[in-house]
Formats: sequence, C-alpha cells, structure tokens
Amino acid sequence: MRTSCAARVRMLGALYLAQDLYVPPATETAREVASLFNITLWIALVVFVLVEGLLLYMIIKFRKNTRVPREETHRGHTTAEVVWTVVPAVILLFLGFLSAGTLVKIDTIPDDTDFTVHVEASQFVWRFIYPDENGTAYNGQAGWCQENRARCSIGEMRLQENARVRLELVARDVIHAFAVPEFAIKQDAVPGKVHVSWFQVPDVGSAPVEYFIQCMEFCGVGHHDMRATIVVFPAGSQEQMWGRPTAS
Ligand SMILES: [Cu+2]
Repeated sequence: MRTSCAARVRMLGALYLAQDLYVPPATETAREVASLFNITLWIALVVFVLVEGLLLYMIIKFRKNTRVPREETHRGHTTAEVVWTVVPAVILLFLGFLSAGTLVKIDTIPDDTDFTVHVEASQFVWRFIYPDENGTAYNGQAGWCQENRARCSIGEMRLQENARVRLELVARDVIHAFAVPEFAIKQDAVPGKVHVSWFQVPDVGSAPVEYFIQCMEFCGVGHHDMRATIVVFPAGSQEQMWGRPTAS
C-alpha cells in the first residue's frame, strides 16, 4: 500500500510533536516524578477505557427505538454506587500515598546544599547571581554584579556537575515561573517575595550539557521568549565555566 504525501507529512508531524512532548528526566527527583506520572497515566488509561467502553455499550444498547425489557432497566443501584465511590477513593488514596514522599522531597530544601544561586526574573529575561569567591551568597547589595562580574550571568545558569543547588527566586515586575522540565522543577517568582527551591545537578561526561529553562507563567507579550539555559560543566572546569562571555 502506498502512503500518500499528506499522510506521510501528518505522520512525521505527529512523531515530531510526540518527541517534543517527551522530556527525558535528568535528575533523580525528575525520574521519580516521571514514574509517578507513568503510574497515574496507566491507571487513568484503564479507567478511561472502562468508562468510555461502558458509555458506548449503553449508547448502543439503549438507543432510540430499541425495545429493552423493563426488568433490564434500573432506577438506583446501591452496590454500583458504593463501588464507583469506593474504587476511585481507593485509587486517589493510593496515588496520594505514593506521591507524598516525592512531594515532600521536592518541597524540603536540604540543609547540605552546596551554594545558593539568586534568580531574578523580569520581562523577559532570567538573571543569575552566584556566591562570591569566598562562597558568600548574594545579599541584595547594590553593585554586586559590577564588583563580581564573573559571578553573574544573563540567560545562562552555569553550574558544575553534581552540585546541590539552592535557588532564591525573585521577580522584578510581574509574576514569572522558573521551570526546568528535565529536572521536573517549577517555582513561581513573585514580586515582593523570595521563593526557594533546590535541585541536584546531574553528572555530565567530558563536555558541558545544556538544559532548558522556560518561564511558565504568562507574564506579557514576550513570555514565549522568556527562555534560558542551565549549562552543566564537568568537574574541574572552573576556567572554562567563567571564561565564557555572558549571553544576553
Ligand atoms: Cu515570565
């Protein structure tokens, strides 16, 4: 059978979209989130097939002009009502129980993070301010970036592999949301507040690896373009890390 050109284009489009939607998890936490997502998806799929299958069966069996014997119809059915209340409740409790550990892990900032990166969101850029050479975190001091030029970057967060990073997120104008799909983290940056988050940087081979940051709060006309990257450098490449020109 020959496949038409339009069908091939549609197939390629579907494959491209599917590939684009799938974000391979890069951290331990992201892998836990992905497995929770997969478990939820499979349960939802079974429920969907069951419910839609029953619906289709009912639509066909009790369609107009079908003479159904009176004894086959029901008005109220206690057992069925108990089953369709208890089963979803058990499923939800099971999923809640399963997710609780990961949720607490994501929301609890570990005491042993290696350093803090201050993340400033503004329409429509991400700015990253790192600790100074003594490891002192940015304290809001004016002129920090001018005095510590190498310790600030725009549009690119530079990190060494394997570091446990604490994030302090602030917004300068409107609400933004800092999201790294491959790390499964997403945290709002709200004007007037400091939100904290954390992640463990994955290991990379011998060359730097880039991960994608996207603002996930509709923050204005340039929202779609409010992207940045996390560049992870192999251990021991401090010079390469800070020798790069700052992206703008
Ligand atoms: Cu934004």
